[in-house]
Amino acid sequence: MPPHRLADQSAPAQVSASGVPFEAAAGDRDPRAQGGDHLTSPNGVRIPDTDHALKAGRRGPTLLEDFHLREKISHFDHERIPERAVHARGAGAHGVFTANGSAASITRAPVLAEKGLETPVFVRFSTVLGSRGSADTARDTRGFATKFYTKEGTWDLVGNNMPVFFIQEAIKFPDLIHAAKPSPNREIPQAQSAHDSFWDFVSLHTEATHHTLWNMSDRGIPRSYRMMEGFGVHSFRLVNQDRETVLVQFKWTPKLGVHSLTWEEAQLAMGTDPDFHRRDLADAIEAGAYPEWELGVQVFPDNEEQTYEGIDLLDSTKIVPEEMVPVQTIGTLRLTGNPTNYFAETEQVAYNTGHVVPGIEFTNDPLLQGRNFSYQDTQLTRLGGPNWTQLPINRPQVPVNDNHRDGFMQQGIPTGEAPYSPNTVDGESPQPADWDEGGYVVVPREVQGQVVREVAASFEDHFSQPAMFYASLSDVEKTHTIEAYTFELGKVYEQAIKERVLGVLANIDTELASLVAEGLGLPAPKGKPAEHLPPSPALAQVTGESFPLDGRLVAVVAGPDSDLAGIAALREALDAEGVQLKVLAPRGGKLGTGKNQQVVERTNVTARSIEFDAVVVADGAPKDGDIKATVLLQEALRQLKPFAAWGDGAEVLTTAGVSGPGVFTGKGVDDVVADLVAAMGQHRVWERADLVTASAVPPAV
Ligand code: HDE
Repeated sequence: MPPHRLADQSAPAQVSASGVPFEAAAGDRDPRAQGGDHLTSPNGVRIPDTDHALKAGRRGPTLLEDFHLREKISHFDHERIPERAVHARGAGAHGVFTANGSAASITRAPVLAEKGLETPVFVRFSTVLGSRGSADTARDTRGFATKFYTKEGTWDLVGNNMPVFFIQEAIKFPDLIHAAKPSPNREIPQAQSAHDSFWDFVSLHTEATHHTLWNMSDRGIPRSYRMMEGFGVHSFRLVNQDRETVLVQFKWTPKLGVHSLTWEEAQLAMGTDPDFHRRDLADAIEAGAYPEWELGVQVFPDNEEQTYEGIDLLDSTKIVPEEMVPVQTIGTLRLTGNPTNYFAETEQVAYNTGHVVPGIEFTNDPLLQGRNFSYQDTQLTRLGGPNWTQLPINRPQVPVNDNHRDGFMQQGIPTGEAPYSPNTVDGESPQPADWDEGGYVVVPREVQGQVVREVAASFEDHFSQPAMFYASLSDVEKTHTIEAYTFELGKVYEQAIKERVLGVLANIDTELASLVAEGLGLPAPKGKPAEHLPPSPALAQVTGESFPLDGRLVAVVAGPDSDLAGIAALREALDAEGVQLKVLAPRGGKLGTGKNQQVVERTNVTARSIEFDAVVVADGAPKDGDIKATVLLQEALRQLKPFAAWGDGAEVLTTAGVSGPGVFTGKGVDDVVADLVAAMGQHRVWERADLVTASAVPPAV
């Protein structure tokens, strides 16, 4: 008898050699998705102990043989990939885009044209300048990038929350970003434009004036990703079934309106909740307050000059006012799902402006042309090779047969022997597709001219559009813009840079230039504002219009003796408006006894004003003048938030010095709810704005 007798091979095996039942080991799960009931190694072997290394004796040396130890630490060592060179900090969400059919006459792309067609999307919002761990609320442009998984392939619309860009030519992008990123010696400041090199750049490149002005306006500090517009920035060419073309500019309009933080809120949030926007988006989606935007287009004839009424459609520092060419709605975006895994989805998602589908073509905008190179190129480093479209979040939801082979992290197992086209070896597959088969057939267009490093003469007009933008802002937005310039330039060391910026501002508006100069303690600059088109009301965001309140938060200041029935009634009333209520008390735990209990959702220690859109003081709230509660109330007052109080809650407001417009008091909850809701619909109590204007800003002239 041999010492190791083999099992009888004639009986069917029920278990693998390791004792693992085959069906459990194989399953129908994708092993890359990290399923299964047991801890395993990357090669799928079950691991008995992940807390102790294999050692020669309890107190002995660790053995190199411990493959689990080596793999666990080695994988961890390589967990990070390079962050995006720009737009490193972001938040993403899944959703659906539904076309309303009105674009059918201008494009053959079903994603935009086919009425009722639902296309899955993944949207990533971002700041531009900060590192991956930087604060959400820095003054900056916001990215608004949408990946449409269409039936014709993936289309990426990679836009921003502002309709213009700093530069006109892609070749200047590295210079712009080098100037705006932290300084190369000290690597400060993080995520800020308030430093010398940024202002040096934008004052030397006056084409940046328009975008810089948008950044200094309230658009630079959005209240929420859910409350931002989005813009494709460039003109795109749409092509219909008859091969007719138009030029369009894309715009996302949020259902909740366009709203911003106050500068104080933005600064507070950088310390107390750097994840402010990320949390807001995820919380809203989790609560079922699905953010929505309408996608609209401004449509222009595709004429030889590529201009509209003298406005150059190839110059990304210009807009066409909506009063001249209205935005026509062609569909709706609804974000309905949070990512399951931040890294796999939000970090690994990779957009490429060069990814378009039949019916959507490019224009000669030199910025867009350069981007079409940059996005593919950057993924090669960031995602480690040319197969980044195979990552789950980037995968097209249509068959891919591109004859591309091999490369780092090839995840497919391509079949066949002839990865070239045409071929006869693999049955002539794959075949090119013509127009009728949905091929991306470019509509022929004339190109002529000399080879030069020059731009059109119209690109030289750098001031008429910023002057129009400033003239279009509401008074309170103008004040904020003056404050923002005064703050940012106040952080600049070089006097010459400040003076140069003031010289630029003189081309926009005399009051703006002289008030900023006054705030800086410098003489008012000389100069004459540029002539401009009439103000465009669509560019102002404080207009008196009321917006839905979905996903807004209200703090209820309460204590052990508070009127819990009143709080319950308030919760019910606000819930009907999509508003969530958070009860705040000096200590954690519960208020009340028996059935009638209320969980304390925030304490005076964990709460801060920035989290809430309004503050209500309940009847029976503590009257001890707790300093933390008082700070919250006074901050909310400066942040122009509505207040309400019922019963003796009004005393708490009075003690904290809260009074004036937007403060509603009454005997019971019913007496204050309607006023509170109406005031929240305006986003802030703008009537109070003058009372809290920063002292750095001299009174308006
Ligand atoms: Fe980008 N931009 N960009 N950009 N951009 C990137 O691509 C670039 C520009 C925008 O959430 C990078 O994947 C050049 C305009 C967004 O993943 C990079 C130029 C607009 C995002 C790049 C521009 C944008 C990026 C870095 C000048 C608004 C984040 C990582 C021609 C219309 C997308 C990456 C996301 C990201 C290059 C100008 C928007 C380096 C060369 C104009 C929203 O490829």
